[in-house]
Amino acid sequence: MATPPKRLRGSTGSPTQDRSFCRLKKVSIEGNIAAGKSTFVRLLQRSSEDWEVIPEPIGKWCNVQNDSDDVYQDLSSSQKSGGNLLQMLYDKPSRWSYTFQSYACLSRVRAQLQPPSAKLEEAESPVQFYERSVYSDRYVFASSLYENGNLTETEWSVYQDWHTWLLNQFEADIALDAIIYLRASPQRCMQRLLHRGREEEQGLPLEYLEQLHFRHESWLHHKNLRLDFDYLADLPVLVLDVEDDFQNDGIKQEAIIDEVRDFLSTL
Ligand code: UDP
Ligand code: D5M
Ligand code: MG
Repeated sequence: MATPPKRLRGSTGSPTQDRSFCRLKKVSIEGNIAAGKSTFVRLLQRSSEDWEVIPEPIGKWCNVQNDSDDVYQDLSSSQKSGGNLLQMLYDKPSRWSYTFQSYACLSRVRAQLQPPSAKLEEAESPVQFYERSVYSDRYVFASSLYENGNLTETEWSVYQDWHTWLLNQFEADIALDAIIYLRASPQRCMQRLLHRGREEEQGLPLEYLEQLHFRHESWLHHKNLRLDFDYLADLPVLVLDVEDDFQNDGIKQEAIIDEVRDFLSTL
C-alpha cells in the first residue's frame, strides 16, 4: 500500500482552506512511559503558532464516567468511584487489558480524527502533534500485554482483527505524515516516572519499562518490527535523544526545536 494521499477531511469548500488542509501534517510523538512526551509537546505548543498539540487522553482513562453503577457491581468501591481504568489495568492486567485496549483505541481514533482548530486553518504550515498513536497502542502496549499473557490468544486475535479493520476504514483521515521518537533508557524513564509520582504507576517494575523500550527500539530505531499497515514502513522518523534533561535547559530546547523544524521542512 502506498503512502496515502493528503487529506481533504474537514474541508469547508473554500479554496483557501482546502489548500490549508492539504498542507496539514500529522505527527505522532512516541516514547516510553515518562520519557518526557507531555513535557515535549508543551514545548512544541509554545514554539509556533502553526503547531497544535493533542495530548494523550490519560484523564479519561483515569476517570471513566459510568451512568449506571450496575455495570460496575463486581468492582471494589475505589474502582467504582469514577472507574479508574489505568489503576484497574495495573492492579489486575489479566482482567482489564482487553477493556483498556478497546478504550485506548477509541480515544486515540477520536483524537486523530480531531479537525484542526480555526487558528490552524489560517496557518502557513499547519502541524498537529499527537501524544502517541493508535500504532503504539498496538505495537508497543497490546503486543506486550499479549506477550505477558494478559491478553488471551482469543482476545489478541479479536483485537487485531477489529484494529486492522477500523484503521483501514479511517486510514485517509488518521494516517500520519511522520513520527518523532523520544528516546531514553528505561532507567531514566523509571527515574522520571517516580519523580512524576502518578499514583497508578508507582508499582510498575523496571522490567515493564524495559519491555516497552525494546518494542519502541525495534519499531522506530531498528525498524525490524512486522507491521500490518504498509505505509508505516516508509514513514519518516526523527529520533531525539532525551536521556539528558531538556525540561530545564533553554539552550537544549532551542536546539531540539530547530531539529524539529528542519525535520518538518523535509516532509
Ligand atoms: N522530566 C524531567 N526532565 C525532562 C523531561 C521530563 O525531569 O527533560 C520529568 C517531568 O517533569 C515529569 C516526568 O519527567 O515529572 C515525566 O515527564 P512527562 O510527563 O513529560 O513524560 P511522558 O510520560 O508524557 O512521556
Ligand atoms: O502514558 C500514560 C499512561 O498510560 C502510562 O502509564 C502508560 C499507559 N498507556 C498508554 N497507552 C496504553 C495502552 N495502549 N495500553 C496500556 N497502557 C497504556 P505516559 O507515557 O505516561 O504519557
Ligand atoms: Mg504524558
